Amino acid sequence: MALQSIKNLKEFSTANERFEGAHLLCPGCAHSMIVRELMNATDDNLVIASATGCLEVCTAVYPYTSWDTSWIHIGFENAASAASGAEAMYKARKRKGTLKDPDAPVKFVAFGGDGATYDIGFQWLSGAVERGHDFTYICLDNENYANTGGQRSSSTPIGAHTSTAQAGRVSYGKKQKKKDMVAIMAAHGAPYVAQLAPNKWKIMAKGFQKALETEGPCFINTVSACTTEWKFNPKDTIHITDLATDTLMFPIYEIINGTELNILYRPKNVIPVEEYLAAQGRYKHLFKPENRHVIDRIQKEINEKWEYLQRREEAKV
Ligand SMILES: Cc1ncc(C[n+]2csc(CCOP(=O)(O)OP(=O)(O)O)c2C)c(N)n1
Ligand code: SF4
Repeated sequence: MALQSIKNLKEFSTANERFEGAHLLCPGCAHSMIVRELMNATDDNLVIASATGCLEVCTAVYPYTSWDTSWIHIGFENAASAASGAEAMYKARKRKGTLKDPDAPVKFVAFGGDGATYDIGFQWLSGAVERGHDFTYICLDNENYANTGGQRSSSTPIGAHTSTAQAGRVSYGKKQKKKDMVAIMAAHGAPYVAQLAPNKWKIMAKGFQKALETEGPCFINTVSACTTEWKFNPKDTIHITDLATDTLMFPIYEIINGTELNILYRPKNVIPVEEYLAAQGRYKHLFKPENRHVIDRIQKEINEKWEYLQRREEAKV
């Protein structure tokens, strides 16, 4: 396994150029940061399956590609099947002795947006993890179906305005809570599951390395700020992501073998969630007096979840 040493940001950010800067993602899109953080964490050969979505559409406009790796574009729903199929074939060919370079380290990775992961690809992902394939699934969680116009997904948080969960006279936006995919994947007994964020780049790189090193199916949910649908200035991606991690809207933690939970980042000063919400147009309507209760509910649920994570960490169950 050729893990990159992680010293400082400058060195890390220029470590590897396997994902080219020339792509069509919106300026300020966090998807590309996350991909680069994965690729810079390792020198191993990567076989990447990308579900349809912003990442795929914006990085592989035929005849161009941003990917200097083996890369499979697969349907919106089955990146996990493609990665696990490639992994199974690789193992079979290794067994039969038909690989050109059987000792070269190869890692299998799937990328999907939250629409692909939490909703449409859910059963394919569940199946691949249950079968125990040796691959890492990375969800680029921008909390909406960005590529097709910002529809709500089961990852969209309560209170967010989306094109299919609109805020207005009779509604405060999405009514249902965000699905807890990290808990669901941990419940599959996956050996390594984590929630990470690109602003905490060292933690993210180490999490990716752990997932790549761990034999068996690993799942990582990464918060991916979407300037277009979250409605913030493209220059503020990292600021918004700092607010996401420091309000604990996106707590950073890992779960090993479905039980051992470790919190990987504890903000020195926890910021009230209002600041995170106020920085994004998709939550603008929550600041009307009649919607104040939604902000209070979001804050209450954050506090409860943080308490729960800390207790689980202590109890190691
Ligand atoms: C089975 C199927 N249904 C719908 C679509 C249309 N479609 C393409 S991308 C996409 C949304 C992708 O959303 P997400 O996975 O969250 O990724 P994002 O674009 O937000 O990164 C949809 C609905 C499709 N390609 N295949
Ligand atoms: S719409 Fe959002 S996720 Fe898609 S490329 Fe733009 S910023 Fe990225």
